[in-house]
Amino acid sequence: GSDDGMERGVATKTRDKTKKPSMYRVLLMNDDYTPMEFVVSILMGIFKKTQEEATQVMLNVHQTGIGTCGVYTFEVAETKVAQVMDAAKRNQHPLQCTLEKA
Ligand code: TYC
Repeated sequence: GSDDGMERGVATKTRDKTKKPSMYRVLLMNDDYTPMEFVVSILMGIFKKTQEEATQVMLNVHQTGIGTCGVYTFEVAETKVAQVMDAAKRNQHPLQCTLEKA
């Protein structure tokens, strides 16, 4: 057959390897200094939230201390954390963002 490893009479094992990727939550931490409007702009620009959704997430973080920005595969989550940390640093805000396995 085309991929059964039998062309030269040699049997090879095949298996379906369709594992679902692990998912990761991107978390935003509250602090006393980062402006609310900056957090909303981050949530709109990096996490593609509407102004209304972004405001809701920001207020949830402000009130509870932590909140979820979104759930992504590892590479995407890692990239978004780096983008948030870079924007915070560039704007001299202490905003913190991390990942956790969902
Ligand atoms: N607590 C900040 C303030 O009062 C606003 C804020 C919200 C900061 C969410 C960080 O992840 C954050 N200006």
